[in-house]
Amino acid sequence: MDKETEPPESSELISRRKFLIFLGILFGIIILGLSLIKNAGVKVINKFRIRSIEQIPQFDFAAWQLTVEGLVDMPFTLRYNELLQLESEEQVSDFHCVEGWSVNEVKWKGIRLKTIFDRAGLKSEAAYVTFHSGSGIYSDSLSINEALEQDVMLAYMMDDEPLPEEQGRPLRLVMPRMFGYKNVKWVNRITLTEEQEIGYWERFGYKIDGVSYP
Ligand SMILES: Nc1nc2c(c(=O)[nH]1)N[C@H]1C(S)=C(S)[C@@H](COP(=O)(O)O)O[C@H]1N2
Ligand SMILES: [Mo]
Repeated sequence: MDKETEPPESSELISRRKFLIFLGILFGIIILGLSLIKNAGVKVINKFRIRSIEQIPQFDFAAWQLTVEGLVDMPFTLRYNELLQLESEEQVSDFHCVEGWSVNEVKWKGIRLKTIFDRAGLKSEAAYVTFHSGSGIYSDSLSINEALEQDVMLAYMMDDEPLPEEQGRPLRLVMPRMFGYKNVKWVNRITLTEEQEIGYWERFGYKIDGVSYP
């Protein structure tokens, strides 16, 4: 046998295999590390990544109130136990954040906007509705027609449990057709307006229609 066709030394083979295994492990560690960095500090509840620009507003069962005001004939406030007595509905809908993550088939229970609007009596000039977080910092708005679309509700239950505090306890807007930022958490004030009010994230470039990309 001449030198060219001689099989490689077996020790050389092993070291090449070891090297490949080493490379595989190294890449594995790098990818794991990158995904840990990307998800660091992201809290996940009910498969939702918790997204809040503000501190969780305190929920005091006895003191909490929902206020409905603006261009309505009969502004009103409701306590939490009165809210639970309003006609309620359940739905299962998907949730999409503009960042690209989704949660499929979330079960919600809550109140349709029609129930709120009927009780308040909308003035003829009322064309938009703004949902305010109890923090006073976050809000977003819909047209009346959007608010009356099917699958839109003010939810107080999620997957058969009261809303977790990180996810809006006691009340959040659910608007499945639009991105997450329209789904205001900790809603405690609803105002009816003639012009559409710009929501929190819309001041930073997200679209007021809740469906198109910046
Ligand atoms: N009050 C309030 N509501 C909010 C937000 C917020 O920062 N504050 N973030 C919005 C965004 S961008 C998303 S994606 C969803 C996230 O809901 P989650 O925290 O239950 O996952 O809440 C929306 N509602
Ligand atoms: Mo979001």
